[in-house]
Amino acid sequence: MKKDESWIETCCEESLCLLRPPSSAEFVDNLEFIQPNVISGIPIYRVMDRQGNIINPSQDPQLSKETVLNFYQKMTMLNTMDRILYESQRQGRISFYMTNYGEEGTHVGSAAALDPTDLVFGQYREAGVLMYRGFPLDLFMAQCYANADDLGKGRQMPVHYGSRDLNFVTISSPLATQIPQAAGAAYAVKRENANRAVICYFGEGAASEGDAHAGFNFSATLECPLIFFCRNNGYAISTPTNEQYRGDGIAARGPGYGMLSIRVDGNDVFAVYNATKEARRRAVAENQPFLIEAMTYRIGHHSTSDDSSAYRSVDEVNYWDKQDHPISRLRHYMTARGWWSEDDERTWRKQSRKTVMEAFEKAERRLKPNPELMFTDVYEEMTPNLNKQREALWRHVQQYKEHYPLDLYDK
Ligand SMILES: Cc1ncc(C[n+]2csc(CCOP(=O)(O)OP(=O)(O)O)c2C)c(N)n1
Repeated sequence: MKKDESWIETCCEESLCLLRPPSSAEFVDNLEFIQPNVISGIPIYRVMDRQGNIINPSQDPQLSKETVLNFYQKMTMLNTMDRILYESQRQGRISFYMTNYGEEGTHVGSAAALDPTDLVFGQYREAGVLMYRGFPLDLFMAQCYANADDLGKGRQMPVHYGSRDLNFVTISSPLATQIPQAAGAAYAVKRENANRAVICYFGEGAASEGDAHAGFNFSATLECPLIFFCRNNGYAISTPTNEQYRGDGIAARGPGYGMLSIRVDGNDVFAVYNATKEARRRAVAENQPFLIEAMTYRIGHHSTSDDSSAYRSVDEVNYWDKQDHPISRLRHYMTARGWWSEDDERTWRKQSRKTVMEAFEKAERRLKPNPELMFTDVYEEMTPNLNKQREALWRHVQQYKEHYPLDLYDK
């Protein structure tokens, strides 16, 4: 039977057509593909230039001296912690580490714009968000050293932090799993009408995972109060952005999902702060997701398992380290206002290093968790197979006692 399609035009005219999405699309009679560059060149929102000058006074967030000093102290403390834990791994004291060098502005600017009750889903390179929320150095160290004070009971690889008290969901390694989880959590938050938002951090590499699509689409269609925060730092391990995607980065994808989107200079802590604050306000007030793409640069190696000199030049890294660094930019801003001097810098560097070293030495001295904890917390009652494994473990440890210094473990 030949299909009669004359009804399509009639019902479209009557706005009853279910065959196309609700849009103002018209029918045309010329065959033309949409050029991808129609949505390219999304501008980068910036408040401060590289010398720390405010470009347009109307965009100055006018934060107090105390707040700005706190930003700076958190950004530099993160840097110091990174240096010491990175070195610890090189010396074989911990098994693994990931630094946050160069991305400090994205962490602190976004964290400061949130409410402490907002729920955070991180990827793994957002330690500054947790630090801004008040996670103590002792707990960062306890996690990386997997000692008896670790909230995760020593079960995770280093940098897989989590804190129920600080509304920071525990990091998991498989890329992008946090994205649909954040969409689900934001949907729950909306149903509770709790005046809360959810923020979900991810790298531009993770945005290539199928889970990113699922999370974006669910949150847009379910109208969830969620801020997707992409840290576009130029690389996914050795894959540079020009091999990662075609099209205009991650921000360009937002409109395709019906999401409000913005690209910001991630090395400008005030631009990140303003964009996140406004996205957070509107996400909660209007129940809809927002996408922020923060342009930044990963100055460190991907992790301690990577050597980035194999795929990028020293000159490239030096450029970002010396010419366009979020910390130096903020420092210029503070210095210009007479809020920070060379003396302040020297004193703070010394003091922050001392504080980090104390936490590090304490973590190293602390006992490891009781090995029994490997078997608990999944099931309310130990299952027979787990019990068998547990007995086998202790038999093995007894047999090869000389290799297992049990006095270093919590009883
Ligand atoms: C599903 C999955 N595939 C691959 C990996 C290995 N992997 C770990 S990090 C990473 C790169 C991620 O890059 P990006 O999301 O841009 O974040 P960045 O490390 O640059 O902060 C890859 C491929 C993984 N952890 N999970």
